[in-house]
Amino acid sequence: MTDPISTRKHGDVLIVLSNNPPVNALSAAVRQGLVDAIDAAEADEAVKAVVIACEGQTFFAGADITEFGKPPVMPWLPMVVDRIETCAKPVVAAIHGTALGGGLEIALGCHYRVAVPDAKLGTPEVKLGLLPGAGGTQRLPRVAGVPKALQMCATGSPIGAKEAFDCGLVDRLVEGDLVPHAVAYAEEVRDTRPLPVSSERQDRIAAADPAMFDEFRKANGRKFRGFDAPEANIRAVKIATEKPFVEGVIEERKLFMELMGGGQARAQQYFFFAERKAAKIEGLAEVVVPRDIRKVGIIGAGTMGGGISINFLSAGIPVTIVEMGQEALDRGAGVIAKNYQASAAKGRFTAEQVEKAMGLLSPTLDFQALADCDLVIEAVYENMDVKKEVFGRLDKIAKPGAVLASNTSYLNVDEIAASTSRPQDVLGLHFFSPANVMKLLEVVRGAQTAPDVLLTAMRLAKKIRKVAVVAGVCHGFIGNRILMPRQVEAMKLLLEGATPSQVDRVHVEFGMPMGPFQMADLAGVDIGWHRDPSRIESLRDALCAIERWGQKKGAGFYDYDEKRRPSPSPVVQDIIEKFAAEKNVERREISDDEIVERTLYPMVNEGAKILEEGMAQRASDIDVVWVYGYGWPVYRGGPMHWADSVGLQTIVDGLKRQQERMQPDFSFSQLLLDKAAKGEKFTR
Ligand code: 3H9
Repeated sequence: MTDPISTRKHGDVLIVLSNNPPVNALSAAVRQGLVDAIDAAEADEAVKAVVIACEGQTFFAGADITEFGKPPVMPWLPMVVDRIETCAKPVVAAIHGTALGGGLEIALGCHYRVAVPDAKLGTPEVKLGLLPGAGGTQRLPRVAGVPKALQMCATGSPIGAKEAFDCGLVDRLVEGDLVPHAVAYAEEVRDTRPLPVSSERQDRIAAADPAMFDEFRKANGRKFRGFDAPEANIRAVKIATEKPFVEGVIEERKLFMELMGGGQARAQQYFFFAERKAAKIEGLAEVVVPRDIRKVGIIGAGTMGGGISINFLSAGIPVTIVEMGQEALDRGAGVIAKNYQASAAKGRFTAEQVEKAMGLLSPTLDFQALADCDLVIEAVYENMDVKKEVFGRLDKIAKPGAVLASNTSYLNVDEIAASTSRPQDVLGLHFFSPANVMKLLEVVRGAQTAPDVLLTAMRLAKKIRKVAVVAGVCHGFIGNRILMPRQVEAMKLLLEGATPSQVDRVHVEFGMPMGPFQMADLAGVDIGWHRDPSRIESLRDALCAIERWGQKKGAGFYDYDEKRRPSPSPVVQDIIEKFAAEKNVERREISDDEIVERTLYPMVNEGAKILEEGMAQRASDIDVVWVYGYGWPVYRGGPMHWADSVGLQTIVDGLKRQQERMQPDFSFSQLLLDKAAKGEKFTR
């Protein structure tokens, strides 16, 4: 292996260059190389200053996460940062791309930092269940100020170079060629003494208001609910304001080790790689190249069609959106425009960006206008006959090689594809609502979908900043299929004696953003209802018959006040009890444990069935779907990782305990039984 660190001289400046693709992670060889280079710079009288820079797409993007959990290799990152900081000659960090985590800590160890304007700086460790553990929580507040450090460490969101410059984290912004500018800067500061040492600075922490920490906790309570790492980050930054640096780093290390040894960090780090693995298509031949997508057509300007359009417009891809009537078309285009205005008001887009995006939108009533699109996404009413009709028409006008996609959330993509003469070009692109916000995209591979079509979809997903997962054709694909057994059991539990608020509370305490009944009320209890109030075969039919359709009607499983605050509904309770009596369901006290076993364990079982049927490429893909599509708490890794951490035999035992009550809706996955019996796991 070639040495990832090289050095060269420019006058009396030593340029230390890292080349460790893809992201210049601080692996052992990089750490050693940095220490050696600093030692060499100090020993060489001809060297008066040092520049640390990176080749490739980015400055150091952090510690090498693949080394976590393995025996530590010297020198540790904190030692490297200390070594840089104690260098007797000025060291300048030259930042491009992303200086993240340990990468930012390296930059903080340097005496000066210069950056290009589009660089980003951040401490994303919290997203891995950690905190910046190489002195970052102690140096960052000393350099960038306490409020900024608190925000960066506890949320993990990076800041842009300009913001970093404004708060003092970056000393100079440079346009153009970074390294020559950094060298020039190093020459300017070569004789400056004493050197600015981050760990010794007091000016930015001296006047920190202790009340700020509680205010910050309060302001972010919802966002941090259930997570361990944000609180540890807050505590570590607070320590920086209370204790000398040397004591602060000891406390930081303690907190870091506590987090690292916990299940949340394991789950979040597992998920980091799960997300990246999801983009990979198993068995795809290397020769396959994606198709070019320069123009997208969307059929249907409703909520989904509009949301989907925004993704492409924001990525600079022109969109032709087609509707049947002028009114619907105007409404759809209006909603898109309003959405952009709202985003601009929140500062997410500039007025020019909004104008540019809207300029790429062509609303039309002319179906023929889709003829020159490279990808057409159908987002019409969820009905097989309607979809087949649309695809039949599309087949006649779409250009050869165009990718034809359906946004169906349940229907058989193969059947839809069969209504065209080119099933190889057809696949499902299941966006989640609101489609411009939700990160998940299920890419549904039909029996005949061509490999290059699948690859096109996966590549495009990245371009529009979605996390895509490949799913096979089955009812509900991955996400909704797993949702179904949960909803079925949740409903049955109501008849048996649980209340909607009890079931929802158990789910929220588990870490879900909301429980099954809160979700039903939000989405609309009437979704998929047969619309015949006289036909009452289920509890849901009973609610729908009296227009308890959820939040939009002010009544669903809960009653809602004018501010949409829910309260338990005596009407619903009455309906539940009557329904239970009619169906001869014996009512009893339901424990929280039973709710977990009846609603969450069957999800794992369904996930296992999806795997054994080959409907998901890997168990971690199922986790990605549930974290990004349904808010499964990432600190539990997703249903399959969670099942592994609970123990598959425990899941099987729980399901066996409940099996009789769940009949006839339940059957075991053989894969789950086999893995449990062998003591295996779904994920690593
Ligand atoms: C830390 O620093 C702890 C310290 O405070 C204390 C220690 C004592 N390590 O995301 P991409 C791989 S914790 C190893 O698709 P992009 C990634 O798996 C670290 N591998 O690219 C993928 O591999 P593959 C704090 C890493 O351009 C490939 O690189 N830092 C690491 O969309 C490309 O990744 C972070 O949390 C890593 N650190 O985005 C930053 N990072 O091709 C994490 C990436 O085999 N990284 N890989 O699938 C990121 O946020 C993004 O990767 C980045 C690039 C924005 C840099």
